Amino acid sequence: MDRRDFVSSMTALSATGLVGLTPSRLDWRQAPIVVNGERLNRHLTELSAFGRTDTGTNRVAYSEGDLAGRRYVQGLMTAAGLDVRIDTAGNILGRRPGTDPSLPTLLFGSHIDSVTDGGNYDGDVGSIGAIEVAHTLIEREVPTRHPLEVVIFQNEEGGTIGSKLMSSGLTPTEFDRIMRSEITIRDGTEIIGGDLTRLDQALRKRGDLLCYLELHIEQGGLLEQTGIQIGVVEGIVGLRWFEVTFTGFANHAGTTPMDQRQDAMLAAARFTVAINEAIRSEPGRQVATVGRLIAVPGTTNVIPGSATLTIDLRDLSVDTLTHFTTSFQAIGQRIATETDTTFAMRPTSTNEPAPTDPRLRQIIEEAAGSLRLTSRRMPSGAGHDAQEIAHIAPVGMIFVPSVGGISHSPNELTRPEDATNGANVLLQTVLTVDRQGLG
Ligand code: HGY
Ligand code: MN
Ligand code: MN
Repeated sequence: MDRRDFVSSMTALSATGLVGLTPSRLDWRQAPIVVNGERLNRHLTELSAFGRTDTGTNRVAYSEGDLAGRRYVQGLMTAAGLDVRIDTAGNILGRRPGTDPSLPTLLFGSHIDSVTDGGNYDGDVGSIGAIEVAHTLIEREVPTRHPLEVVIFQNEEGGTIGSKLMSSGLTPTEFDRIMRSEITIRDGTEIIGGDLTRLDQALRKRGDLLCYLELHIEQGGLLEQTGIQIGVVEGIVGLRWFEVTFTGFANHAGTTPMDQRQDAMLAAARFTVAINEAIRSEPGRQVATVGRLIAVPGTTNVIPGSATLTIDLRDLSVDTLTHFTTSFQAIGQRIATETDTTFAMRPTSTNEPAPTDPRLRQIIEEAAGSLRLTSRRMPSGAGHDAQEIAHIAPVGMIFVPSVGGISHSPNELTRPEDATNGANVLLQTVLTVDRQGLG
């Protein structure tokens, strides 16, 4: 880096709101290359237009908003100078060759699909941040030894589908699962340009990737509460999703005596309370949520004949997940007997807990330090594509603060300077891993 580059780096850096990094306080020969924070945050704002509704961002996988958002990021990737394609799994990939074609690919990215009524930072910061890192390296003509690939995984919120497909974690029996857009994974993947009949072409195996790096918002409040700028993720929780159905008997709400009912809704309500009590009654960080409950026929004057609910169960330990799965089944059976209903509990999605790579944790920590950013190690309570790629490659994750710890909500917010800080840590991590390898 010459002095002119240094000054322009510092100008870009000060535009990001990073404090303490001024030319007078740093030797210009040691100044790190930095991303363009203004461009990064402008692109984040532009992406937020796709799928925007009165109730939040609705860019659920395979919806019109998702398709439009995907077109937008493909345009950004092409403009950045990446060679863009969609793999047969429906993931968007942007490649830049390395100077040594024999070396494995360094993959980094995130997702741009949202939950129903979500916000504009979950997945988006890591996706736009990854594109910005590649853009910076290309425009500054900084070569890397390894090929770089930016990935925007498809359908993260429906169960980390794109990353599961890439790492052979999804069986064909699951391809017909219906997503929130009312479209199956199979049809949705085709709509976005993939083709599951040729999935073998999208599969990566161990050794293909040097590593996978993901920048993401924390989605909790720890960084903000402790005033720390960067989270170094130690591991990602495992997750079990279930669909539970209680079946009773639909009957007249006025003529059926209270002691002669087979009320499926009552059973589902009691079950919801009982599993909440069970999960809270034991020490640990395990969490369980009933996020959806549908009664049929769903009419004011009919006792519900069936009620279906979802469970989201998470913890870092497989043993804990197994323990509570068994416990929830026993609770369901007991409540079914007590309410004269039947109970069925069916798994719909599984993510194993995934530790991040210790070498990558250290490199991320050092990258933050080199930028004069404070950091701490922490677990991730949210699921991420990184936990699927961990089956085939070392993974590392960088967290940036979420204001108020709010996420999966239209009120989600990550401040522009934090998004820029995260992208700069990602950039330094990419450069260090490229230079040192992980051997
Ligand atoms: O649900 C999750 O943890 C993630 O945000 N998909
Ligand atoms: Mn999410
Ligand atoms: Mn996410």
